[in-house]
Amino acid sequence: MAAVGTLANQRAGDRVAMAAVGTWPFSRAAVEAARRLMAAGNGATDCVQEAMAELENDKETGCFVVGRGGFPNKAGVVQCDAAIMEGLPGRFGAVAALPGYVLALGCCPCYCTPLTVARMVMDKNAHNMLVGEGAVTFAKEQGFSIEDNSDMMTEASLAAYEEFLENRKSTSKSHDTLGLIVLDRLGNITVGVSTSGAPFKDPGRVGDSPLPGCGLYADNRARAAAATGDGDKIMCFCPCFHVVQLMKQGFSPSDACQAVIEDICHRVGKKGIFEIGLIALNMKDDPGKRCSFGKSECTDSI
Ligand code: SD4
Repeated sequence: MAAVGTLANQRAGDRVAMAAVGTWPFSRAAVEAARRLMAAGNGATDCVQEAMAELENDKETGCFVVGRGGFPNKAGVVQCDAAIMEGLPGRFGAVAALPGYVLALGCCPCYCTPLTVARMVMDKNAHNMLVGEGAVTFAKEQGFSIEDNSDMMTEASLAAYEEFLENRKSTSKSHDTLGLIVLDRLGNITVGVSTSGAPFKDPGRVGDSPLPGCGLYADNRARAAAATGDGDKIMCFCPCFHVVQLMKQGFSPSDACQAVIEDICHRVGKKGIFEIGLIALNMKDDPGKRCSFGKSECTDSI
């Protein structure tokens, strides 16, 4: 496993530099899409939503535990978690255990990915996080329907599920997540995460991704961080909140990610270390990334 961030960064006179950073090499398409959208004048939140939707909808990236084509739960249902957070105080929205994509009624085909529904929750709901049937009901109230969950499966994810049913254990070691941090030219920062979660999880299991401070965190005074890895463990450490607090104290993004991983390693001991990758972006538009390896030591991902 290697958590690798990719960066599109450009300085323009006195304007704030625009930047985008994502989790894993497969996020490059989202980073590039964000760059195009920013260049066209879109704000950070629109960029995150649109850039991530392409990958959430792409069957080919389902094997990275993201959206369509992601691995189902034990019951054969793909349940997605997603969240979005702006650096402005109190702007957060999330969905968890969302069973399938939302379909716009009347037009064809218009999908609302999990991250898009999370954004709708942030913008239009009095609450910040909706799960399972509650998220479905909210989407319906907004005029959407839910697509058949079988449409979320691909030949590859179906084959993996059948293998799981035969062996009663997961052969997938993957703990990926799509995370994207975008800083727009006005200095607004937004972070989004989306995942189908742990392969063959228990129905209703929610990972770190939609939990603020755990899977993502943003603060316009210090920028943002996102996490990828073993969410059942990650959520015990609030690593993204920790990274952002360290950046506020002056740590560089890489040093902040490193310090948080070292702190976790210290607390759990060599035998307890688990998969966690962190990406971050600071006020100077510098990206940072670090990941642990599941065996005995924390190492830089580069
Ligand atoms: C989670 N961090 O749900 C996410 C995605 C993942 O195995 O990797 N799951 O734990």
